[in-house]
Amino acid sequence: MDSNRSDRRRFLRSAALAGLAVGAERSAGAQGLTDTSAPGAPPNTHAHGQLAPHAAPEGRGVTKSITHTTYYTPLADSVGIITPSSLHFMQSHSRLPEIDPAKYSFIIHGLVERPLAFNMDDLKRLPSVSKIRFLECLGNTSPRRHETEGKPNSTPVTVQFTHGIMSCNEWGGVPLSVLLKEVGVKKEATWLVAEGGDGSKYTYAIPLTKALDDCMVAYMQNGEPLRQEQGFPARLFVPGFGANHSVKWLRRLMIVDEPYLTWDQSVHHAAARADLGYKSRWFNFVWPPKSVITRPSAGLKLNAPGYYEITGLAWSGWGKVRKVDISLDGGKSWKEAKLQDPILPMAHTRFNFDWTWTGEDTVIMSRCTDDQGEVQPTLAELNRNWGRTEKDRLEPRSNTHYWNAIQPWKIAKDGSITDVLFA
Ligand SMILES: Nc1nc2c(c(=O)[nH]1)N[C@H]1C(S)=C(S)[C@@H](COP(=O)(O)O)O[C@H]1N2
Ligand SMILES: [Mo]
Repeated sequence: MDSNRSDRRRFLRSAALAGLAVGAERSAGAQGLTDTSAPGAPPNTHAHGQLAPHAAPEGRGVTKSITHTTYYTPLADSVGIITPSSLHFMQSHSRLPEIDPAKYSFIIHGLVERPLAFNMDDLKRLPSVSKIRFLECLGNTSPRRHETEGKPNSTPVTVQFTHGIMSCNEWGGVPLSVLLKEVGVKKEATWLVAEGGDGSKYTYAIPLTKALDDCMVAYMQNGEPLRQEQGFPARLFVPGFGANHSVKWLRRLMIVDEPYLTWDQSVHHAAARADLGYKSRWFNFVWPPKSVITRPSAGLKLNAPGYYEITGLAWSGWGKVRKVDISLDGGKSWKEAKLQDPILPMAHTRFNFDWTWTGEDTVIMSRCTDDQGEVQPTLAELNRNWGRTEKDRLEPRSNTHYWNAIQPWKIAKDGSITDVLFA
């Protein structure tokens, strides 16, 4: 590190001696200007690593409310299964902390033999893994995401708003089991409480069995350091569970011998049951099977009858996607879609389906079945399972979390597409 810095200083000094402005060196270095190859060709001014000059802007949707900051992933433009890091959704309950990785560490304490602090050097020294996994907020697709109300300039309902608090990345870091071995977990320990380093000290608890199974302390995202929005320099990553469990800007892990009901988990993210007088289910862990057609989807328009590919994403927190069915007639009949490689556990799986639109109005939808045989429910089935009624959709205590209903898109004769989940 230090020797690199002094090399750079030496270089700057000699550049200045050679009559080069330091500013010129800096801008060329920072923007990565490349030389022209052919003599006489115009200089290539493209900044290395940036989008092509005529590529569409990234089109990242933004909404804000008083207590949250939410960024939605633009799913209608997605291809494959990896969300670019710059388009990863963000859900944060306080201001983003700015953490210097050189000064950063987190601790593991509680029911352990040797409480320890780990810094970034320690993390990078230890055995690493990388896994492609989805991350989905338990509030994704909740009824309020299907309403224009409260969105800036009455933004129309699109798949970005209905399903965009969800992304899929390659996450890299140290398996939690390795770290827990270092500290020596005591026999009586059963749960782990994770605390974030943001202003609210966002805190969540998970069973120790899950922590030891497949969780990691992640510091890499799509081959780069974590983005600040995703918890730089390190976060807990809990595959298959609601993203709520993946505590960002990790500050400490406390090993305990009973479930903890943290504020974020029990008050803020509880899924209240209307049929039980709004008593809450205590813990909502695994995302059940789910899917959505990302294209064609609400807000887009079919310009003329003819061929269109129906494409979308399917996933399950329980494992792999076994199959995706498509209905072109509002759920009366179903046909199987093609699943595209790779099909990974707890990851987005891309599906494709050839379709010729005749110009008639119709309702299209997708349905995921996972490798446990669990099938994505319709809204009516979901409501029945959860003791919900249509009225509860407007009830804040039960309308915000944990929805995996089949998403219908209505195609009108003029080719316009609308969200008809609650129609
Ligand atoms: N420290 C901390 N961790 C956090 C949160 C937070 O506000 N603070 N939000 C949680 C919630 S509700 C979600 S949905 C995910 C969002 O992860 P992302 O912003 O990286 O997409 O982070 C979780 N981890
Ligand atoms: Mo969330």
